[in-house]
Amino acid sequence: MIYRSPLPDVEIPGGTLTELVLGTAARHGGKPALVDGVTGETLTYAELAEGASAGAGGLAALGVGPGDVVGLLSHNQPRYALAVHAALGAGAAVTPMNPVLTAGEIGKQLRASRAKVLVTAEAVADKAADVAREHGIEHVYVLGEHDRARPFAELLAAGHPAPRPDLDPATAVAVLPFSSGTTGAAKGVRLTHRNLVANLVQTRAGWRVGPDDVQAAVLPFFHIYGFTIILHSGLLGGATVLTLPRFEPGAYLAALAEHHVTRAYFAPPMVLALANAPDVERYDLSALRYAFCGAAPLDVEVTERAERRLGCRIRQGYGMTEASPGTHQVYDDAFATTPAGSVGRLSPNTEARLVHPGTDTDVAPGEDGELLVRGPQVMLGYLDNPGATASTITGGWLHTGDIARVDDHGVFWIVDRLKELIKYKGYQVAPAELEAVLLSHPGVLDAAVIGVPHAEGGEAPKAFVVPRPGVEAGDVLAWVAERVAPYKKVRALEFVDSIPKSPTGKILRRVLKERG
Ligand code: 4UU
Repeated sequence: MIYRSPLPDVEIPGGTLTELVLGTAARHGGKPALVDGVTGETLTYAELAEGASAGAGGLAALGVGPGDVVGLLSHNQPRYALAVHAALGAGAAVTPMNPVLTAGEIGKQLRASRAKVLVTAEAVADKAADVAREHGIEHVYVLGEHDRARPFAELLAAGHPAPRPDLDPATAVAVLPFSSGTTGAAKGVRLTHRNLVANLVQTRAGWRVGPDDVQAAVLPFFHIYGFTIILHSGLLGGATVLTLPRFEPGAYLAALAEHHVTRAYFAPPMVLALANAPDVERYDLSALRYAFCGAAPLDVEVTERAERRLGCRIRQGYGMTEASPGTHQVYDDAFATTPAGSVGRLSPNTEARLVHPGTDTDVAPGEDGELLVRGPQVMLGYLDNPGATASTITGGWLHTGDIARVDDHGVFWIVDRLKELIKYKGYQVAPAELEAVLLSHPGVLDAAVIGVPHAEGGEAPKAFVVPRPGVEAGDVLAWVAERVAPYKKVRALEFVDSIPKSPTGKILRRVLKERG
């Protein structure tokens, strides 16, 4: 059975992401598009459009054009949007990276995406410069100033005319985030201009972000939730996007009050922190009308506690990197009537099926099944990995690796995660990557990693390790911690005699999960 959105299909404009979101910039002119919640630095719509166009000219003069990739390593700040749209304006794609990644992890992504230019935040410019040197990336620009990188502002000031790259929005990649999908290590996800344009107009049908809105953007733009749902839906609506580099409950609440934030976007650990934070009632949050949560499962009791304290309903969205990311949302109009634990209804132009896990056969109506989704927001495919693409998308249907349920009103619940992916604070952690790091330790004979419940992170990686005699658990944990970003750290370790595997050598993760 195919489930469809109750909303009528929307028309998907034919242009690029930049044309869609900055096409109306002239109309908003001097209105702040982005405000830095810490420094107060503001970028108006006119400045963003002019800067992006000048930056595109500067990048084109360096030889950057269609088919090229620009790496972007930064926390949230107004200039992030400038860097994105300068790259897109030159016809290139952006590969976004978490600034806490290790030099090794950044190098891996830059190499896999064949990035030609690296744009970095000041705070991580040293690391960026080291990696760029190691990988032969000649052009390193910093959003600010640093002695080991050229200021990005220099590209804007050079006065090169904006290029007019000849792009087909249906095939030109705009963003190349990395995701492990249903199995294995992180892979480049080829999201085209059309994928993103589609997802923005699709979600706009349910969420009417407008010029009176102020969106709090603490969830990172380097993750697709922040990129599409927070940053770009805000720009498309002519809203003001308030950037915050990190989440700290007190500072966050103060920013919501000071900037009269109307729409807040959470991941589950933020909701938990706000449910338990002292003095929430001290802040005037009367402007806050809609609060959203996504990226990982959210507990209903925690939701209700946070709602009471914030004085605002919190409803979930759902999606995945491979779907640009949104497929399910609680429409503004249905906020009061859609249950808190659900992920709402399908976005327009989006279809869903529930199948027996790992197959293409529908479950009986009313049964839980693996969620498949189909729509114009589904990626072109993984980068350089036709095998993974073919097993993830069959007949246009994206296999999410999540188990879902749907009720008679077309409301969906995510009830379990079938795929091996671990989500720590909503961030992706791929067991396969950690297993490779563990196996590189000379004292490790075999290893497997699963997600286990974790108070703060929701879920965290636990390793089962077959050690050589004399190996200490602490050494193994330190070995991993030195090689991966802090959020990927193995947080529990158990020595075992063997790893349960299928006859074909696949790790039986369910067996380990049952053991806990
Ligand atoms: C249970 O996390 C994302 C996308 C998040 C998002 C958030 C708000 C999308 C639309 C929106 O409105 O992408 P990825 O690729 O990092 O992770 C995808 C996985 C899903 O397959 C699912 O396992 O993250 C999990 N997930 C959720 N799980 C995402 N949202 C939810 C949710 N409940 N609401």
